[in-house]
Amino acid sequence: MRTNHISLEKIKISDPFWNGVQELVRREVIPYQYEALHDRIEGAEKSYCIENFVKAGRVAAALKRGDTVPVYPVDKWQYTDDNCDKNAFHGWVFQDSDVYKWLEAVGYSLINHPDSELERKAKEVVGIICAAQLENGYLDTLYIINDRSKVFTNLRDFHELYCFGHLAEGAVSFYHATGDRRLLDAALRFADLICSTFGEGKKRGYGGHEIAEMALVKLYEETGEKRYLETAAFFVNERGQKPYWFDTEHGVVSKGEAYHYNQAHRPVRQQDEAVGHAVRGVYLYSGMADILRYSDDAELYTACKNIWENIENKKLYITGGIGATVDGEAFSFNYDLPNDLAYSETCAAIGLVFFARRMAELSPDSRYGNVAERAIYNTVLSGMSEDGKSFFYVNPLEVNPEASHKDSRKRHIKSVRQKWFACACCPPNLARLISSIGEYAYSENESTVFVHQYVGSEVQTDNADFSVKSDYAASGRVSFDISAKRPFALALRIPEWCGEYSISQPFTLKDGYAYIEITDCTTVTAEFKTEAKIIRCSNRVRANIGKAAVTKGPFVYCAESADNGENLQMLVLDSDTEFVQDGEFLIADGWRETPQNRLYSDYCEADRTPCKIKLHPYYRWGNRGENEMTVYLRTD
Ligand code: FUB
Ligand code: ZN
Repeated sequence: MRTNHISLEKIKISDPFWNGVQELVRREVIPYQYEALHDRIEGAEKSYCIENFVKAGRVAAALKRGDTVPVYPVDKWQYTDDNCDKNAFHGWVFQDSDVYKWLEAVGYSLINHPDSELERKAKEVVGIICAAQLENGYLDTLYIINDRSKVFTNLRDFHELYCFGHLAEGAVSFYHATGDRRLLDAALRFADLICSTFGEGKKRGYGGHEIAEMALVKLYEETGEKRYLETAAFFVNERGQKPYWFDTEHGVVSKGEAYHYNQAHRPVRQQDEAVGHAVRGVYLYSGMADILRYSDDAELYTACKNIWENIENKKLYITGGIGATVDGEAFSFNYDLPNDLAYSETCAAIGLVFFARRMAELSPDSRYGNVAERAIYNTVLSGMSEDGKSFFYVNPLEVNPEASHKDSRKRHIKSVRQKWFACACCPPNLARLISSIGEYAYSENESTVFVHQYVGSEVQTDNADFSVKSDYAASGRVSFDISAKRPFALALRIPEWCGEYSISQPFTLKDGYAYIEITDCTTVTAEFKTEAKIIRCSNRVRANIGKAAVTKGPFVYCAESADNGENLQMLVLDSDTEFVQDGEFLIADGWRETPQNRLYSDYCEADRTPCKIKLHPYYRWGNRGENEMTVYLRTD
């Protein structure tokens, strides 16, 4: 039962929770990032993004004139004033992608909220990008500025196909928002070059950082040109085949399996565990699911399902974060989910949402929407401060600022959000997801409209127009005023956290969705009882033995020292507690242990005194200065 998501042009968000978050992105994050791309933020790491495009534009013009252009090395992941010529490319090899992600977010935002000044600025940026494109369609500033003769010679490390992917995704969004085809045409020209370079009987190979697969399918959907779909499928099918392309291009021969980091250790149909760099992984799995929309490939589907199962049941934080280890920014082994060493990159949670949406569209099952919800309401939102001016790249579940400062193993764990990053992949990724949140809410086919996420909005589908009023985030109440265009079923996801719910019309349950037959214009209301709950984690996860977490509705809660004093490890949650809501906080009963001054002594229970434990939604933590935080609390 495949479905298609509803495009953003057909969704107008009107949701008390999501309007606020989207406005924050529109008013703060997008303008701030625009300044960051131009390196105009004092004290922030330089991005060099626009500077690189301007330099590349000069090279492109010089080449057109037939001038000789200097060559600089392409031999590092990061180029700085200290390690390269001032006229050479600067920043990380994938720096271009930040501009494309920004444009993608701008496109989504403009669809929801026209803004002529923002559109003008974005069009100016598009002009700068297009001027950098070479006559053969090639567009990656690292190689254009530094060495044109080396293009596509290090697919493993140097991100050309990754930057192309973001270009294509940004271009489609920008075109839909503005009708301005320039960036889309540039993306198509680059895509054509890629399609004529890679494939059967041409160059083999695939990107070290996936996304081109998803992006090419998007271009296929936009244009109907089969070659984009075929090249996407080629990249998916080629990954992990032996001899490894990454061996061939680097002139080495690996013994046994290699390239887990790039999910290229074995052909994708033989993969059943999420491994390697987490963002790369979920981008690949999303691309595999995209291919499945256009082919009945049972083996590929089984691989997607097995990998999903592995993530959902063995590698997922309660906050929807994935990628437990800093070592390679990667998935760790099964059930290894440390709280205070977690990596849980914001981008990885975003990629998981991409994968979830695609799996739900292939075969609706509430497990996908449940996981997407976990990721969206917790890790994704935690990636941004309440004022939209600072960001987390890493989203730990336990933070002790002293350890972050003094323990080099925890250097990646920041106790306050950062203004910007030299490697700034997360903030613009977050901006594009939040600005397009409507795309994750609905999908349909000829007989059914699915509601995967509850987002108040006016929505036009082929089956009906909807006016959705949602107070889901606060009270779990949602209503749908439906102007039916034909009889159909409305399928509502029953959230995993909800033990008790009521729906105003008769329904049948299947795979976690309540199906309601709609024959005429009507109103459906649903109420998902939203109560604070204590959640245990499987005892296979060593880090959480004897501990529990608190959730309410889609939100995971945490304790901060700003509310509970220092040494959060001394708090013990009473598992019989009643919870009291106090504004944004939940108050629970518990105890605080008395510190024991002797390091070792004969065993006895620690002294403790009753206390109230104040809990805050996880996504809001760290907005009041440096502060201890923990999601899991010890229980009695
Ligand atoms: O490699 C490009 C991006 O930089 C990745 O997606 C992030 O994890 C960061 O490593
Ligand atoms: Zn990131």
